[in-house]
Amino acid sequence: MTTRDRLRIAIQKSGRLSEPARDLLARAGLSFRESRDRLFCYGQSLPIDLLLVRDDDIPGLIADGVCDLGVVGRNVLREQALERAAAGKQPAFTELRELGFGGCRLAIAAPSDAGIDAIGDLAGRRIATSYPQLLRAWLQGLGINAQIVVLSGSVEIAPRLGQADAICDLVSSGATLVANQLREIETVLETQAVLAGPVLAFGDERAELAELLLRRLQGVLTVRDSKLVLMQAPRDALPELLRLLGDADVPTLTSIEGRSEDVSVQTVCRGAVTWQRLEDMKKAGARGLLVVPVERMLA
Ligand code: PRT
Ligand code: ZN
Repeated sequence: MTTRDRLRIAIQKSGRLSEPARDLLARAGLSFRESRDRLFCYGQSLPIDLLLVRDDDIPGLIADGVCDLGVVGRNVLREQALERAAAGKQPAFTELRELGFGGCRLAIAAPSDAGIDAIGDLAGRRIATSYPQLLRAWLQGLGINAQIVVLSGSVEIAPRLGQADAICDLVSSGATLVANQLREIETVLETQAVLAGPVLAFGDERAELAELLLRRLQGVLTVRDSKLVLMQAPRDALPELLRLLGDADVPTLTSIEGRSEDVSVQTVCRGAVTWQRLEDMKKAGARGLLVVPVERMLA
């Protein structure tokens, strides 16, 4: 492994993951000076640089040591890991943590009139996909024998073109499937953007930088869904309120001057504080409910 004192992160140059990846890194306190060709961004606030590439190149760049870390869909990372294994190569990259964006699923879908209603109906059929390794592993795990048709794009039109009986493709809202008269049958892989890194630990300054980045990402991702919840409530309503706040920290209770039967409640809630939840809390006796976004958090 080469020695370096700067960390290099590969992210998608343009596509679904590029904006959210840059946004996340900015929130973690990283800033960059853009280069003219916009392929390399020099890290200003920390010795962490960016390389802007196609998402499919990211695992290979980590494997070759050109980049230290990468932001890439789990679907791409796992597909390429299986590809390496099939070629008899050692594992070279791994998923370090989920990043909470770019969520979708790799799923099997088929035309409604194809007679494919359950997994078992896939036996002996042709399935078009850009993820042959993931599909093969999934089919093998289920003991299903099917033919895999590898396509690099526009997988959703394969059944109409007579190239396949079913498809295995990424789905988020499902609108593309509907538009192509396809019915979703089963999920092969739940995926989202992940931070990928090498299997072997860094043996130089990069180890500390990677640790710092992971620590900051942890802070940013925890804070994103956290809300400070403030309210007043009768003491005897507390058990029900705490039940409704099951994902909150242990609350701080403060007595209210001149109203011994009531308390003021303060807590940090980790999950979504929906209107429904607030209405349930109000019904349980809470008053003056306030939900405040959390800017930063250091445990
Ligand atoms: O140029 P480059 O190779 O870098 O980009 P790319 O075209 O290969 O990738 P890109 O930007 O399309 O996707 C990057 C990653 O985003 C994927 O590898 C997934 O991890 C993730 N992602 C999240 C998705 C989707 N959601 C998604 N909806 N990738 C693709 N789609 C497709 C889906 O297959 C369908 O065709 O978007 C279309 C709309 O989906 P529906 O279900 O909402 O209709
Ligand atoms: Zn790609």
